[in-house]
Amino acid sequence: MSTNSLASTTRATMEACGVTASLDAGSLTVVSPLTGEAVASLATHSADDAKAMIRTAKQAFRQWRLVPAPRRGELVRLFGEELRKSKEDLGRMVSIEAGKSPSEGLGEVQEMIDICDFAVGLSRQLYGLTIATERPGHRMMETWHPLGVVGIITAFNFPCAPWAWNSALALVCGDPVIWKPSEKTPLTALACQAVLERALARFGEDAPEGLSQVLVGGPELGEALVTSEAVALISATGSTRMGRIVGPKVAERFGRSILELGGNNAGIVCPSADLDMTLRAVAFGAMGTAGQRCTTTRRLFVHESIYDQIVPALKKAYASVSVGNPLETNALVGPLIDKAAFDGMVEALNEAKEAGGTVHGGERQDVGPDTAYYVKPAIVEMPSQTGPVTRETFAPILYVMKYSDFDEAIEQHNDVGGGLSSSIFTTDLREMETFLSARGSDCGIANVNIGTSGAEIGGAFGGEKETGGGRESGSDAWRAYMRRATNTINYSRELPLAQGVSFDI
Ligand code: UN1
Repeated sequence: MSTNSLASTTRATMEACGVTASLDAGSLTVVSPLTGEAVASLATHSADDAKAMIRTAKQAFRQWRLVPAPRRGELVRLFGEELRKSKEDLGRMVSIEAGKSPSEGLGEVQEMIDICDFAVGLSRQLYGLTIATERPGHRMMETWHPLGVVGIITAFNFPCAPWAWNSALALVCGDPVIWKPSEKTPLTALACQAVLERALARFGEDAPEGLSQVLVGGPELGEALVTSEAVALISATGSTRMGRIVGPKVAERFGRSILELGGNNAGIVCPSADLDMTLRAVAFGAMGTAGQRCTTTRRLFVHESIYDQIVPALKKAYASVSVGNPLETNALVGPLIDKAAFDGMVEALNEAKEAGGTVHGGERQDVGPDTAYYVKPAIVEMPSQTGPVTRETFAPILYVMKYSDFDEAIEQHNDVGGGLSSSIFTTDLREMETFLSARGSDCGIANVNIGTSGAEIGGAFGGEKETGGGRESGSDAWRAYMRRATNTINYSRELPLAQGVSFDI
């Protein structure tokens, strides 16, 4: 596919999604990592535009919070229907902008559909408790109310699913959303917004103007959301570096935040592991999405008794994996997002060598134009957990280390900043339960006999420590998008005070 045809595929796909904005009008050049060439240029918003959007959203909140939650769920149900209709087109946009394989692009859209289904059910389950009171003739309960405007900041590697996790929940919870996507992937955002607008048109008048808005442009737009007192909740996905800026700014104004930041995810491969299954799980976890998932497997602790079985098998799988443009070939591993990502990978591999590591793979692949960055995924055998192993490098590098003592492996596993996802590969009940126990993995996601990536909707998604502590999408994550009121009602003719206090006037 030549550049021109990639640009024209982009145009046709955007049009099919219903995007009417000009793709030639502006100063933001959108580059596809598949070829490294421009596919569109978009007009950008200013910080003043962001402020105006926040004002509109605030107005929308006044109306939307009064629409009954199951009716709000109807909007999300229609959105899920529209997503199903546009699944192929949105999946293609994810591939064009983020470089994912068609299967992974479609998988990301499926995550959006799944969260819509989840949120529709939730719209009839925004439950509060009834609590026993110590006072006779009283009743105590809690009520959940809409919170306010939600600002959503997302990263290039998942250009749409994290927005959907947040907006599907926010919308059923009664909150308008403003989305600031990565500057690297604004087209997918505009396409998603157009699909949501089709659902809004079908939904009718209950939906106020400005219920969902998109900001296209640079960090000043994120800054406008983060510092605005009118934005009740900021949900930000991105690097730990970004989270260190966003978190304190939101906290300073007593706003709420959900932070989903970097991970340094690991697997522990125990002596009793099913080796074939482990190999497949690690291959997808470490090489899938070219190592550019926040949940990517970056470290592997392998028991010394099976090290000489699993590591050669892994090296073989790595050597044979197909790298290339996944829209043109059947390649499983697509490109890195840009040159900076490639430079970061080279730097990490050099540091690993200096720290005594043996690198297999990692070379740039000549499978696209010079402006695209395709690499052979790398396995690095490390003598210990030092140097670049302790940080997240957003590239397909798997650091492999040998262990002899299980407890020591858990210590090492937890001895990094990130706390997102983790896996154990074992058929030993004691090892498995220990890994899942209070002295086991300290991550928000701890898996057994599956890889670290590819979480499904339904479970809460997020992690601890430098991952930021936020939880999104499943379980009771909805509570972050609502405010809780505790109500005590006196239906008696007396006024007993709590704690037996008397105050007779
Ligand atoms: C991310 O990389 O920011 O668990 C999200 C997974 C996907 C989500 C990843 N469901 O790998």
